[in-house]
Amino acid sequence: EDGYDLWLRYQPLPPAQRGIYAPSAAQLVMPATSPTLVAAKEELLRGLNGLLSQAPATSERVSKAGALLVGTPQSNPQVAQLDLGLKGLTPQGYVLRQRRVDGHPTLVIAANDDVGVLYGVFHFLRLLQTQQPVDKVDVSESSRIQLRMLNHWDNLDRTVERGYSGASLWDWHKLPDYVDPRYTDYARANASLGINATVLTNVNANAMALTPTYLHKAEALAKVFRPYGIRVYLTARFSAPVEIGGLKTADPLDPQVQKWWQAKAAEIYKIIPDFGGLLVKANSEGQPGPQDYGRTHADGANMMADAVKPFGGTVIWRAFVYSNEQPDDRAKQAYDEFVPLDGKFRDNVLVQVKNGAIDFQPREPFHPLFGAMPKTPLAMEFQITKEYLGFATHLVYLGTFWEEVLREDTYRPRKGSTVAKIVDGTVHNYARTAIAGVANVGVDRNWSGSQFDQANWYAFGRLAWNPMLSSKDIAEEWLRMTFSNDPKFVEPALGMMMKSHEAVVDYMTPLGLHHLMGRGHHYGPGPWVEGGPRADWTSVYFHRADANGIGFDRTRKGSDAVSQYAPQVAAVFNDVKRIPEKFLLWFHHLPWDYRTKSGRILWDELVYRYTRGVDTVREMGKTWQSLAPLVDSQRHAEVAAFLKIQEQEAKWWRDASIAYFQTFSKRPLPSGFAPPEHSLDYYKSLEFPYAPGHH
Ligand code: BDP
Repeated sequence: EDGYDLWLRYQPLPPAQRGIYAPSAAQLVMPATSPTLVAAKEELLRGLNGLLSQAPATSERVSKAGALLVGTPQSNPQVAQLDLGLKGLTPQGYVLRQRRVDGHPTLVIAANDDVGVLYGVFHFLRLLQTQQPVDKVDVSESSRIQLRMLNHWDNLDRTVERGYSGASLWDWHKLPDYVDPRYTDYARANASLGINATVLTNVNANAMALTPTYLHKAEALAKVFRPYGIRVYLTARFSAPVEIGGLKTADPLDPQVQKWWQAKAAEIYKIIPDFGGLLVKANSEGQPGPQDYGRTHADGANMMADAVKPFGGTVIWRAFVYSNEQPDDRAKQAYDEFVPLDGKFRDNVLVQVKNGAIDFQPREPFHPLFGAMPKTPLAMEFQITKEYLGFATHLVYLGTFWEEVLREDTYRPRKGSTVAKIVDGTVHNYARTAIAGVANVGVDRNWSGSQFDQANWYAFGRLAWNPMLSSKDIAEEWLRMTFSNDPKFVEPALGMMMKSHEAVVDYMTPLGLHHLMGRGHHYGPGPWVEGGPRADWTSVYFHRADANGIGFDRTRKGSDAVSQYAPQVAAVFNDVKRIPEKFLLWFHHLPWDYRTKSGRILWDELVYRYTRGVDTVREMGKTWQSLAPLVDSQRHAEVAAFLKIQEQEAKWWRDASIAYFQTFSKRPLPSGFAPPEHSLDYYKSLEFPYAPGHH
């Protein structure tokens, strides 16, 4: 096994378990009246053939005990006759119910729409894969988040920005004439999680993606994805009217520019009638945008929104903006630019906000925009690809981190307004809701660059469907489907996953430190990075270490970034006594001998945490070794090798960071802690011109 089958392996269940399920899958009543229902039926049969080593006999009507009755009230007359509680479902929601149909005990999988049926089928297969009982099943599932999307940072030359799993899946050169069967497996994997949208191209956009040649390539992908309920989006380069339209300006208030985008939208929708819309990165990291013409983000977004509106299209405008001109604190810029625009966006615009205010750091406090724009639907943007978390080789389960962010309380407008409830529209009654994950898939056989990185794709999808799910339950589900149901495997492996995020935070950026990685490629430690074109692209800007101490003062006495949060939150972050230690140096500059909660002084606590991170990884390696008899050898060997790399790199992070910060703290390591293996100069001299993911 090389990991290609993801969590959809459908390996035969143990005979005893098959014996339990077989009577519940004795007959299949599932008219497949649409491409989506055909896909659902194929999946169901594929799953049952694999898991139970037999497929049910298909029938027109339920005629014996243990039937599976599947469909919508439109597709399946016997579904229409039952009272299944379909009314309360949101679009693409579904139910799984046990009912008597013509006197026969029957398991019903039903929805109002075909995609819901497909999702219900995947849910049913998941129950079998994880060996849950189905005889009393009574499930009603609706997602509160309408748009659950992957953002691919894929370039037209098939390089992937911050991609660590090989080239882009999209073989633009051969499209549209050659349609790789792998696109279907990609769609199946996403549909199994409820992901219903995919942005094919990089946010650092190439206008060429909007030319007819490329639109026809995207059309071919859209055709594959459509039955699986996945809509295609593209990124739009703001200056496209100049670059591919021959105009002199891209000013959003210029009527010619407006006309150009309107015509472009009409052209796109002629080729891809169910095209989702445009994702835009503007006036950020050198990308063109409305501010180049003295206009606002709202002017830019609205101009594009008007263009796609007649076709039902959406514009997703990113709030990841910062510039060198921001005088005191990069963390503050997005809030300052976007909050004044609340209420000024068209109703088909969403503003997409990264989970934190800096940039997908190993850990960040939630972005202060969440809760601060009641009139503008805010979409969450998580990064699945591990740009700042060890690339593909480090085993880091991100579910726990995302859960942490989603459950933070914004206190806007009142207690209990968690980030999840902002994003899912509960708090502000958003008419549109969305969540995006920056994809980690490429052409590697295992899709995600490592076996365990598949778990992050999986966890993103599950949380996108329901942000209230527990990351632990998700991890367990994934392990059972991907590896084994054997508790002797599941328990230790789950333990590894659950502590893995804390470990990477420890060995890279403990106690709220952030942005300390190598310049440009972001591989390995670079706390010494300074100089260059922009202060906010250096490490020293963020850690501010000096003889007195370390940390970025964002309190009221410092940059005052704390005041962008609700007063209740700001009061906690501002107060060194009340702030959770995990955010300590994010908000406070503290002396090296500051007393932390453990009783250790700050310097000792840093050394302690760096070391603890390395130790945890070493333990994970040992645990994994002990699981060898329970995992197929190919995947076991890959994970084992990667854990070795992770251990070496964790130690590298620890040693380089300690060597560097010691030049400021001027203190010895606490007793019992090994000194860095090499000199600081050695670590500084390392160069990685070909590190992956950076172009
Ligand atoms: C940063 C990445 C950069 C992206 C940028 C973004 O380093 O490659 O283009 O985010 O999200 O984290 O736009």
